[in-house]
Amino acid sequence: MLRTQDSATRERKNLSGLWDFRLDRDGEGRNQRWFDGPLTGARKMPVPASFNDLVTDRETREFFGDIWYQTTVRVPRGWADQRITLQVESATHRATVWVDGVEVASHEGGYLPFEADLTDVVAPGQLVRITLCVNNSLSFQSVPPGVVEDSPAGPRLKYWHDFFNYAGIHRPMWLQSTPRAHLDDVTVVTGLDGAAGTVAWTAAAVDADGLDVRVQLRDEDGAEVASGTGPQGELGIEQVRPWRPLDAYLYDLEVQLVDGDRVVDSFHQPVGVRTVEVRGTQFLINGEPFYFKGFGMHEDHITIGKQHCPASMVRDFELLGWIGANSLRTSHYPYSEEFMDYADRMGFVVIDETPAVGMNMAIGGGIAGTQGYVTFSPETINDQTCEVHAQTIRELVARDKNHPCVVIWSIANEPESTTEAAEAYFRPLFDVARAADPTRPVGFVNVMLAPHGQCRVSQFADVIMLNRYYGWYVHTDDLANAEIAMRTETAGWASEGKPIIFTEYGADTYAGLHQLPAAPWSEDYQVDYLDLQHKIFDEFDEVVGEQMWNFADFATTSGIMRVGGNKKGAFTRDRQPKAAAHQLRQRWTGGAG
Ligand code: BDP
Repeated sequence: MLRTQDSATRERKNLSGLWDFRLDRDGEGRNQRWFDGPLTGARKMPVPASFNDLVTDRETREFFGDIWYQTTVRVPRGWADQRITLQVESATHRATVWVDGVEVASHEGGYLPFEADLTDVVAPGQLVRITLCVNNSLSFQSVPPGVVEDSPAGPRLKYWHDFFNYAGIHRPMWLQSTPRAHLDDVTVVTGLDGAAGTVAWTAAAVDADGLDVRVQLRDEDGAEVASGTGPQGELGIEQVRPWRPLDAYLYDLEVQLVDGDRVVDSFHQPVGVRTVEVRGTQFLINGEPFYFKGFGMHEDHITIGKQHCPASMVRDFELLGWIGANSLRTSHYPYSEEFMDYADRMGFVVIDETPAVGMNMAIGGGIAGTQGYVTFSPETINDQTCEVHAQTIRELVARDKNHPCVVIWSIANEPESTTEAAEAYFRPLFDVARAADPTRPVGFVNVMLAPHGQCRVSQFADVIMLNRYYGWYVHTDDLANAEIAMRTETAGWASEGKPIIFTEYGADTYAGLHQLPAAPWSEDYQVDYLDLQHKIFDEFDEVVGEQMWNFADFATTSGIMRVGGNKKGAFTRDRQPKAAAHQLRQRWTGGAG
């Protein structure tokens, strides 16, 4: 599957707007075939958006189960003899799609795209009804996992990750036309050798017997720099302009399916020529040591939840630029494709993460404590979950493999990793990631409960990624002991001979609260806490990155440890700086690392 685009041979129609929306409180919609006709008893809801924070009643906000969306759209009349598809970029956490009552697709996983072929179901010029049954519940076989528990007042959805279970259709939906003989996949792998660069391509096509593939690489001015033919090959660029962190350069690779001189299909793939390599304890981009400065983030905004919003995205990148960040992690799920495009364009380096978060029954919502379940067992996270997880890794790599910004695949955040069961679960998943993409380092994010010497999964990782909260969850308000513990553990990891990135370190901070001497929750404590972490990072050459937790305050489930959400942001939820943001800016624009 290629993502949608307008090209010389392809056209798309955005389905964003107000859709009909209905919660299926009794779970009867499928049996009653709500997809067969207009959705009765519906209210309006925007697509894309999370529905949760648009409403005022708790029952709707926290609803889990089947959620129905419906709209009508006219298929453009010019699409005769074309292949017509529908692409959904994100329906959280799964969806089934019907067009005029015909089921056309079903997909598991809330943050990755899927496509339905409508060619035999719709006709150009026709008005068609599109119905989605989105389901936002979680189980031990979903990624992320969760469980529906009985309670005297009815079922309750429980999950272990520390962000609100926003749901809905979060990213744009598209109707698309392509030629019947069409390109179906494009992969690029780039290389550098002194002043020269290479772009290796592989193109897959469908219904393309007797057709050839032609590729042309153009620079940012539109001038052709190389061309080739065939379903795969390698282009050389004599004087290459590499894609560099914060100094991006994107070539345009036009891949054409041709019949002699006639262009049957054309797809444009942006290409950043860069290399990524782990060498000893160094992380190299284009052969040069790279130090990650930035954040773990969230797709999380006031009112719209996890909706992809271009305006909010631009604001976030402006702040990343202002503060001197050069990188981010898509904690804890794949972000929208437009976000990834923009990271490419702006030169931000990305650790790209799957939605495998909360696979740890010893911790819930950031808080350690028994949760009453065994993490890995035949009844909980099991082989079937592993299959879903593997499929998610494959789909993530398929979607993001051509983004120069992506330099590491993170296959999970803070899973249980001290047990034999964890080792058995994760071993094959590293193989899946490496088989899907042999060119990028693979890792996972280690939790504090699996310190150096106890973690059984980090042996598989190319890069050690650590979330550490010495001075917050441990040694709270005791930075002297936090310092000793943090230094001791970091020294342990440093002995592994791999690069270390601190992918989380942070302290909840209520914006506007000041205290001297500093105490937890004050802006002053956040600053002191960060100073301490930075001091330790700077002591170790093996530490090649710091991504503070979190870029901004964000919504979580409520609880006695969360005051209107998680408040570890350097920025508030409305994207204004706390004192820590100024501190980070000083460090990161002053040459940290
Ligand atoms: C880590 C998680 C992250 C949480 C954070 C916290 O990776 O999702 O939000 O801690 O507690 O456990 O703030």
